[in-house]
Amino acid sequence: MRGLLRGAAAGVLAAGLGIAVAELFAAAARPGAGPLVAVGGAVIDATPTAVKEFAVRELGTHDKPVLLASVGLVVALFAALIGVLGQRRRALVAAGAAVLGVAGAAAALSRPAGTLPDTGPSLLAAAIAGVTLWWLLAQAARLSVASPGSAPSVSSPGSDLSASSRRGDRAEPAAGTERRAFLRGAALVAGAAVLAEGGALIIRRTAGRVRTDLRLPAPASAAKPSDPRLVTPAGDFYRVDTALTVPRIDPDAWSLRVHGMVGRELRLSLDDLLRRPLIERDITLNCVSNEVGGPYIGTARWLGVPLGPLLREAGLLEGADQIVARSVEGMTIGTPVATALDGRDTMLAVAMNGAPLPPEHGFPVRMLTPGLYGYAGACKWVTELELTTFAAFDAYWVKRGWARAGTVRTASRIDKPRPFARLAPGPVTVAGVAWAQRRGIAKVEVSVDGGPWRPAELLPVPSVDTWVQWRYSWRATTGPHSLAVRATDGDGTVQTEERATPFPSGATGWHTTTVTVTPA
Ligand SMILES: Nc1nc2c(c(=O)[nH]1)N[C@H]1C(S)=C(S)[C@@H](COP(=O)(O)O)O[C@H]1N2
Ligand SMILES: [Mo]
Repeated sequence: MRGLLRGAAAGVLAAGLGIAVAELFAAAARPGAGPLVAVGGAVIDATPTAVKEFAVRELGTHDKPVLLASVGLVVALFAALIGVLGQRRRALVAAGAAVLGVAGAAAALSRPAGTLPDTGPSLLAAAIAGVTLWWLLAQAARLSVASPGSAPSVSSPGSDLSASSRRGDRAEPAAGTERRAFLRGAALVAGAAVLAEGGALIIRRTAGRVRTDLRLPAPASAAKPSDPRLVTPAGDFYRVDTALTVPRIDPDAWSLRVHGMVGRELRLSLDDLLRRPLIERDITLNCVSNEVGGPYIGTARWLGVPLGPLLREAGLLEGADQIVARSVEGMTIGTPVATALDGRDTMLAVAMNGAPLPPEHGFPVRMLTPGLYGYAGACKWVTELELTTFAAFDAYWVKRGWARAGTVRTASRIDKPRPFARLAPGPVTVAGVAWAQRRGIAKVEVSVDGGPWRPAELLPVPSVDTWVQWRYSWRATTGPHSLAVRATDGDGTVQTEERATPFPSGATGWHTTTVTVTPA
């Protein structure tokens, strides 16, 4: 039993050290290529859409920590098993380490932006884990030779020094000493792992801190004045992406390449981009994975370079109908060329609510396409725009079955009162948001307990590209009640009651909330 525990602990500690050192190297040299992150990323890429939907729905933004922890747990279990079996057959240590190394390297290579050097951290982790486990098991082996069935151990201070040089004659019991030697080795490994992981954390933190300052020029075309309550603070803005570690990009090293079906390839530095006339607009962005009533939507005041003039400068070739935006970590997002030329404010955004983009939201530059879900028009950490055709290339999400078009559906949500709220009878303000970017919202209606639809009051908006805040004054009567909302967009289309799942082209259906009204 003791032996089992010792083997398992040795396995876990050795793997921990290997991974921690690899994370340290990755943080310094190849961010995003750490073994856990590489495997986690590959898992994300390979996860069936239904499971991904489930994870986003049930775990929200915790999906990433949960995934990383799961990968860590699987590795730990495997390492523990190798530690236990390795006590009997030392060759298994090498085999186990090789399996982990190859799995990590393969995962790193399979990532959209994976290159050969990305396999380095995983191979390093495997080598360190293997050697460390070998060493720890050697320590433990001396222990098991000394202890079984032997008389109560009488360790003397002197035997400490001589123990290692007396491997031949193990007759006299020295289990206490050996146990201490094993524990010392284990503590050494654990300490080194903690140091390495701490170092990796510090590097990641500082790398993120120094690089997000940018001097923002004034817009050539300012946003229309709007109610500050229209905008979601950047800290509250939803985040959805496949990046297990947020890319940290040096703005001085960043560049954008515009190529493919263009007359003249362009390469722009961030300064080049910031020297162009900038537009500032309030635009609502939402995720196709959002459930009816869900939280993955926000509105921000964006500052950016309009994409249309840039594409015209590059000289679009006849037939190009898709812009494939590529990010530093290899995401591809396909956006119709038409959305850059039809007069809407499709842009390369550099700022959100008056500050440079937060790293989580795409620093230094992201795409933004009013009227399209994020997966179809809002590539973060963008570094390349390839002009091509929809026939020639399927972007990341389209390969996974999501709709090519990505046009946002007309929708609405009740934010107040909260679900299952207990209210006092009398006047109650029911409030929420409705959105149909590009088409705008013409009308929002509320129905109580399936009764007639009554118009809600709409707050003013700067354009058709933001959500509309609405409110409705309800005279609440005692009892349980169900509140429902539906919107009518600027084309006159009434939001459908028919329920559709987010996959493949966005959820539909009315949002309802149940409340209880009780006399005070
Ligand atoms: N590089 C990159 N850009 C991306 C994604 C991604 O996974 N990687 N996800 C897209 C999706 S699905 C959405 S909904 C929006 C979310 O943007 P936000 O996180 O700033 O709210 O980013 C889009 N841009
Ligand atoms: Mo999304």
